[in-house]
Amino acid sequence: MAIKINYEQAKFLTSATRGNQLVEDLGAEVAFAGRSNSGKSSALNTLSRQKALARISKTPGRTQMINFFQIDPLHRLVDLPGYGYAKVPESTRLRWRNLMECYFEHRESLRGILLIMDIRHPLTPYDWQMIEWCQYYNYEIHILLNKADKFRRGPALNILQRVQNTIKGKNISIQTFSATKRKGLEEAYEVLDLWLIDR
Ligand SMILES: Nc1nc2c(ncn2[C@@H]2O[C@H](COP(=O)(O)OP(=O)(O)OP(=O)(O)O)[C@@H](O)[C@H]2O)c(=O)[nH]1
Ligand SMILES: [Mg+2]
Repeated sequence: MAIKINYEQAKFLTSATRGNQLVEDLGAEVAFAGRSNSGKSSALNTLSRQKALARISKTPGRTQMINFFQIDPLHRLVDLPGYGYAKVPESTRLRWRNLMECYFEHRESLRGILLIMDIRHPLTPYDWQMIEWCQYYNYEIHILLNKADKFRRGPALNILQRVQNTIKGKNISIQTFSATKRKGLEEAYEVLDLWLIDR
């Protein structure tokens, strides 16, 4: 398959900690969502073939802002703040929710959500909330079961199938992925291209 968009050209554009700091809603973008520590930033780096574009943290719950990366003037990748980290204070949780609501509420350019999950803990209650939220706003979802390198191929495919069965009928696509071992890139690019390129 020929990848049509030059993801490796992605450059940091800006961060938003408040709704009024979002990038102008033009062109097309894909957002990386998921629990803290699931590997959103790592997946973004791997897909853009850059080591340190998005900041990777050993401490979960660090990134509390929306980071925008520009591939070209019409295409963006967006790193969303993670959720589901127990030790985050209530005030942070509220701020997260406000910011996410501002972003999700009317985002014409948002073509789809890459929902990143740690394959060892797929579909937590927080993930279900995120799925419901995205579907309420009619955003497409593609799940990356990340950190697939933690399992051998057989067990990883078993989990994939189990999760696939659980989300059946919800119009969500899914694949295994490893940001660190760079596995599943082609499949992910295909979805990104499909979403980002105007047909
Ligand atoms: N084994 C393995 N580890 C991974 C993989 N992807 C990410 N990690 C590790 O998981 C940890 C969290 O990665 P991040 O990319 O910072 O996760 P995040 O979802 O952006 O986290 P927040 O920004 O805190 O929400 C880091 O220690 C990564 O090195 C993977 O595919 N395999
Ligand atoms: Mg991150």
